[in-house]
Amino acid sequence: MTDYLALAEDIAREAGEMLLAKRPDRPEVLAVKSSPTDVVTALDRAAEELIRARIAAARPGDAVLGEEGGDTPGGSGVRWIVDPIDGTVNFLYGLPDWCVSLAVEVDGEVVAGVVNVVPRGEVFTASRGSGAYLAGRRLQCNTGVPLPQALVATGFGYESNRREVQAEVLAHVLPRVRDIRRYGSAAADLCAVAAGRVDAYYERGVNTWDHAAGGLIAVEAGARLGGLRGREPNSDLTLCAAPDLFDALHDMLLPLDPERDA
Ligand code: 2AM
Ligand code: CA
Ligand code: CA
Ligand code: CA
Repeated sequence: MTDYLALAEDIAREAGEMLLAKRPDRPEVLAVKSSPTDVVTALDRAAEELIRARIAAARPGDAVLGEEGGDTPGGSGVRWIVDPIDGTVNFLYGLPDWCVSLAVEVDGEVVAGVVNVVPRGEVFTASRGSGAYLAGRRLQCNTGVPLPQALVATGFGYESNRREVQAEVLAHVLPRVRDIRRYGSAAADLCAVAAGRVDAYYERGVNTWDHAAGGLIAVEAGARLGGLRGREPNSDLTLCAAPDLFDALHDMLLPLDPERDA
């Protein structure tokens, strides 16, 4: 059987090296996407092209889903889920929380995930059933944290029609938790849950490429990942925390079920 994790790690490291080497002092915005704040640079596209070329060379029959290049079908039952830069706004400003996120799905189940937080030199990895690791150390999320003591990471996806609802949800959450952290990369947030650097994470409207790799890393570190009312993580709100805290976070967020403005 192919060692999917080893291949994914090689590719995520190579893409990270390319991005570090080629990142200009002030990267230029190439285009805006869903809103003026939702941007893409030439290097988002170049990194995805590099990743796709490496996948095609090693495993020509595999499908690929990438944020910048969309869906490429394949016949092997294996699909790679690619976010070439998660945290593009941080990349643009020279802030250290951006990463290359790569996940491998076999028959619809994510089996391997790599999140390379390039500026920090941290490569998080997981394969299903074998734990999550950072620099050879097995990761374990925090457990037994009551909601009022929980440090909660969140993000605000850039679609402009979401902003007011995001603010409403935040106003509800902030008085009920220890504090909020907003790093700007969903994949890195999920790795922060895995490493116990935050206790929980929630965000509206993340996409498959944002959570596929980081989600497996968090789950392999003992966290639960899901949406509201047992839904899938990317259908509306994505929540991640140790199982007891997950339930408390879920119940706090349920009255704000975003279905109503979907
Ligand atoms: P990106 O940097 O790959 O675009 C910021 O809150 C997080 O949301 C980042 O992980 C960012 O990924 C992601 N994001 C950006 N635009 C988004 C959008 N329109 N909808 C949902 N998530 C988005
Ligand atoms: Ca983007
Ligand atoms: Ca992303
Ligand atoms: Ca991206």
